[in-house]
Amino acid sequence: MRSVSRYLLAILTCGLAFLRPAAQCPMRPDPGTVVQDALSLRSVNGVLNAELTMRHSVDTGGFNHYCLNHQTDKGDVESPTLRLNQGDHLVLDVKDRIESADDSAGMGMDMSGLPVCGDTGTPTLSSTNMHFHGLNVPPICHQDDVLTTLLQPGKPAFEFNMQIPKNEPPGLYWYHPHVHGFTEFQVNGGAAGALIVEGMEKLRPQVAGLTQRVFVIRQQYLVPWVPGPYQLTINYQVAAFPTFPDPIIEMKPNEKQFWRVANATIQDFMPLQVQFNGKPQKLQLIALDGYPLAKPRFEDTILLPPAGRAEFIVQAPPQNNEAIFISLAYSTGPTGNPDLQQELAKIEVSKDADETPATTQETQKTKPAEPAPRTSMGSIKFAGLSKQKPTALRKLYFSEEFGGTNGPIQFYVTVDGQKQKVFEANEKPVITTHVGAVEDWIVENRALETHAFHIHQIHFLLTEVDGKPVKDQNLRDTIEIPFWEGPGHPYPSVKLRMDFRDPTIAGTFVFHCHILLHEDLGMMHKILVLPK
Ligand SMILES: [Cu+2]
Repeated sequence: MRSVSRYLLAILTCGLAFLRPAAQCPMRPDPGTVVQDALSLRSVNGVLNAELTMRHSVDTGGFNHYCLNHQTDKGDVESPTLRLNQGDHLVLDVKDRIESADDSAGMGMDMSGLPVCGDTGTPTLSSTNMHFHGLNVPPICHQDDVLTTLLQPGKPAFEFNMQIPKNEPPGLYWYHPHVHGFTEFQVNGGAAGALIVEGMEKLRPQVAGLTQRVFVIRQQYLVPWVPGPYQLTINYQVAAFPTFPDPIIEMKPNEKQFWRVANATIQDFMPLQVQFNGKPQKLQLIALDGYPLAKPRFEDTILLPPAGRAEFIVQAPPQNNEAIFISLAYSTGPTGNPDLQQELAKIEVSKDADETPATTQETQKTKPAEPAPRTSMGSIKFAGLSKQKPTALRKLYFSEEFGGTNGPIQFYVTVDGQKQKVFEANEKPVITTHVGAVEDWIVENRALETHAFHIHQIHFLLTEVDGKPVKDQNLRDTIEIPFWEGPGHPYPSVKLRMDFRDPTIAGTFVFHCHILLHEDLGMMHKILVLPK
């Protein structure tokens, strides 16, 4: 459910669309063209040093674009894929050059009393920062801290500087702005990109030598916060068949490819399928949320909540077959927004499918299998979590409250026994634990709408759904909790094993719903992990 309280801002923004600043963001691909991967930036000698500039423009259709631009000799490209190895350093200089006049929106949080990290002032729609979703790195200034990091327009670049842990699981992560109150607007505008920790082939030789595709699915509303039609995009190409022709993914007949798909939408739950002549095909699922599965398995539908990632092997059909990549419809409940079925791309099978379709953008090949030592699952973060004895059991719940006829809807995530309240920047942590703890959290949904639970800094093991043990226990960083069906029905729930053993994640960070409107409206709280 979208909040009525934001209509005012929406109307304001609609008005501002007429005062279009000169296009600051790169052109996005035309509908019906071949889907290109983003430019990859790779670490060299253990360091990936890159610059990104956040800009804003409005396209001819009235869609707001927020773009994280990277300068190349051939012009600016947006949201490059950052590729690093375990143990590498990421040094990212980010500048905020948003020139829109949206600051009058004045929805900023009071950050007084908080330490300053970056620029001072009140957050506005022209402020930004960066969250490295899924990375298990410290929640401190210049690393992955969304609570105090603030970049203001026109100020010098802010440096993010962090080491990818040596035991970080290889896989697909992503980065996006996370200024509380404005996250939805900027991610809706497209400011999000993929980050890959290399080395999946060492753990999962099935992917070795395959052509690798990175598909970032985004969602754009004309004006976020207003109910109504939206468009999905795949690598920035609008996927709105039949209004527009389908984006095209090229494959060779029967070719196997390794697809790495990020749900970078603001609120879409996506049951993904690859269909040949209308029939769902078996996809070999390798990893979820950047964490390799204990055992790869075949699935015909892979459900990705907003912010979720899936990495899987797709085999193309023989020549002369029709194949599509599709997101099925998904019900988010009586007060949720409908997630409609949408073809994401048409798979065109041809013997001469080009493996490197563009000049500034490129298709990757996973490294061939090496006889060299393979990494074992026991050597990556969170290994053996299922065998740990939990040190605490907590219960949390999502809930919504209607504020009368025209009142705003409040969105809460609450520790059972505490008072329901929306997030405030200078609030105290609602949970305090310590390094070394392993906790079981039951997270219930007491709202008539599906929510997506996400916690920063760690992954968790999904052990139970609705009180029943899960057969395939996977490590996740975002998980859907379906809507409550109302009085007389039990609350849907998940049981998650939270791993706070790693001393590098000590500090204060957040957990929240990854429907970004809900997060912006306060369905979020802080947790403090004390050092040992
Ligand atoms: Cu939510």
